[in-house]
Amino acid sequence: MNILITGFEPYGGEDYNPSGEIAEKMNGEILNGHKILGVKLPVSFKRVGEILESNISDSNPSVILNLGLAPRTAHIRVERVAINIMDGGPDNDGYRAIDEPIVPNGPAAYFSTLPIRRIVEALRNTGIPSAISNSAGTFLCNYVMYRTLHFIHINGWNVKAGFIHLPYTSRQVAGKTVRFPPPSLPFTMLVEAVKIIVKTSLENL
Ligand code: PCA
Repeated sequence: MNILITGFEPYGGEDYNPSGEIAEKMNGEILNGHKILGVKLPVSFKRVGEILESNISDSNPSVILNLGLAPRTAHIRVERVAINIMDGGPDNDGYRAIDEPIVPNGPAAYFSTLPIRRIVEALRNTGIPSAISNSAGTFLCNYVMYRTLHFIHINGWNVKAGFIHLPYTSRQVAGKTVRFPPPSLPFTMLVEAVKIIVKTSLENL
C-alpha cells in the first residue's frame, strides 16, 4: 500500500511553509511497511488540481494526507469538512477568488474519510495538542481537500483522505522580530504528529 502526503510551498509573504517541508522530507520513507510519496504543491488555484490528481493516480494510495499551514494556530487541526467554495487570495499566481465554486454543480461539501476523532485522541495521548476543526477555510487548503475527496469519490476509490492544518514551527517563529510571536510547535513534533496520523489511519482502513 502507498501513502500520499502533500504539503504546500510558502505563500502570503512567508519564506517557509512547514507543510511542504514535511511532505518533501518524508518522501521515500517507509512507514509500517508502506511507501510514502511526499509532494510539495503550488499555492495556485489554477495549477494545483492537475498536479494533485496526477499524483493520486500515479501513486494509487490507500491513505492521502493533505497538509497545510494555519498561521496563528497553536495545535494540530484535523479538518472535518471541505466546502465547494473558493474565496481568498491572492494566491502565488496573484489570483484572487471571490465566491466561486470549486466544482460547478458539485456537492456542497465532503467529509474527511480519515478517522478524525481517533487521530485527535492518538495525538493527545502522545502529548501533542490537537483538535478537530470544522472549517478548513476557503483558500488553497480547503480547495485541495475538496479536490482530493471529489476525485476519489468520482472514481469510486476506497481511500482514507483528509486535511491536517499545522501551526508554524518554533524556528520559523523565532525568526520573527515581533514583540508577541505567534504560537508554534517544534518541527520534530510536527513530523511525529504526521507519522501518528498516518499510523492511526492505517489501523482504521
Ligand atoms: N495554508 C493555506 C494555503 C497553503 C497553506 O499552507 C490555507 O490554509 O489555505
